Amino acid sequence: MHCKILGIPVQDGAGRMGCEMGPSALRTAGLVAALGELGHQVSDLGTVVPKQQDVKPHGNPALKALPEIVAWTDAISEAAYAAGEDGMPIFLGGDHSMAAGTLSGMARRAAEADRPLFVLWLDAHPDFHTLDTTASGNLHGVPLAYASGQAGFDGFFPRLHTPIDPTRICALGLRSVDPAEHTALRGAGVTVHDMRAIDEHGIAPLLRAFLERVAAEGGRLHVSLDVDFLDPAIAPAVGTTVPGGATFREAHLAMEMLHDSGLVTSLDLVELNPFLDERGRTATLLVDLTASLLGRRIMDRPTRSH
Ligand code: 6HN
Ligand code: MN
Ligand code: MN
Ligand code: MN
Repeated sequence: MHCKILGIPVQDGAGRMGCEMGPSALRTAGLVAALGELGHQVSDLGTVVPKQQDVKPHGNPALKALPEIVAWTDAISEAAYAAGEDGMPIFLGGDHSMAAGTLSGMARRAAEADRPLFVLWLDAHPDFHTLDTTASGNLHGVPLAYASGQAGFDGFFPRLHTPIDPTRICALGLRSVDPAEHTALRGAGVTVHDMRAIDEHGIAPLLRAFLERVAAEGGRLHVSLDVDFLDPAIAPAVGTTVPGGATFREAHLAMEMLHDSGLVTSLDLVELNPFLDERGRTATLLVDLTASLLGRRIMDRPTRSH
């Protein structure tokens, strides 16, 4: 596999600063070496730079940093599209607003290859607000709604080349859903497996059913991994912790199953806020999870003491 690393140090979409250090922390935690040890070719494509845009004022007074996030989205989408020509892009965030660009770029790439794009959204939150429904105004709460073509982004965010079919999205690990998001998710037909579903059924059968659908439709699969998918006890370095997240083994098992499926074509690692980390442990965990997704197995995993 040719892994293409792309740094996306956006932090204006989150409620607090720090995510701009995410790509540095992931590089420092040894991402390139970990993938190289698995036999992959790794290219570090560097850092995306936002392209300034003129954006008209929006009627929702809560919105924060709309022109900045529009500028990022346009640049990220172009960079993701370019990186997606071949190999496997790995996008290092940056707050989750960056998925507006990575998803739209990868969807355009998939459409040109005549393949449907599926999305596995691993997050405590669905990030399914529109510009009109967000109450916090933090734009890391909107990317999935934007990329799947929900109304309310026209004239503000870049026009989508190919909206992602919401019925091809599976959100796993949710445990903080705002009322407007709940209504919109149901209306759009997104598959949602919240933490209770994981508790009741286990993560494996839920993920397996989705992967079987992706395979049956000949799809490509983009995985978007938000640090707060993980339980805060093992991943403290995120500004939006919610108790009761995925355990160490649930997360690794998901990655191992994704690897075995052979379906994953791109990956977001988002919301890492190194300012909130404890001696790099969250960054290290993300690197280890990425290694599992790219083929590391328990029997050859290096021993680590945290
Ligand atoms: N994330 N729903 C909340 C909001 O402010 O709109 C939380 C968003 C969290 C964003 O998970 O990337
Ligand atoms: Mn453009
Ligand atoms: Mn998120
Ligand atoms: Mn989240």
